Amino acid sequence: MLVSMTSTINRRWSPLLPVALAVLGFGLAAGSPRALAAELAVEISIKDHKFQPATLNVPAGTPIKLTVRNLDDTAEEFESYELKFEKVIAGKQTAVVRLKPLERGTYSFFGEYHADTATGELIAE
Ligand SMILES: [Cu+2]
Repeated sequence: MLVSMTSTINRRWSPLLPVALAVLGFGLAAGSPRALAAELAVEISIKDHKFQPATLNVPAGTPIKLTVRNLDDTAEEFESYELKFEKVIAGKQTAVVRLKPLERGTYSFFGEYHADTATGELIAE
């Protein structure tokens, strides 16, 4: 959780934070030439509380539309501190996370509800 979970109110509203950040990010990016770059669609699944694939290779400097399919029956919270998103995905549901163009580097992500097994990394190069 990037947002405090100490109160019910924060817990209830925290799912909206990534949306707000995404809208803000889009607004900021709209003024830059890189906003014109085509969005690259990337997919990842969650199965048995593991990411498939666990490593995502993407080009740096390109906006990414990351579609996440939760194939498990239980909810997962898809989260990355480095990429600054978190999103709860109910069992058997799909979610989309949009990433602004990334600097070269390796960014880790995890499933907060099963952090012992649900780990992965996104490599931008
Ligand atoms: Cu979290």
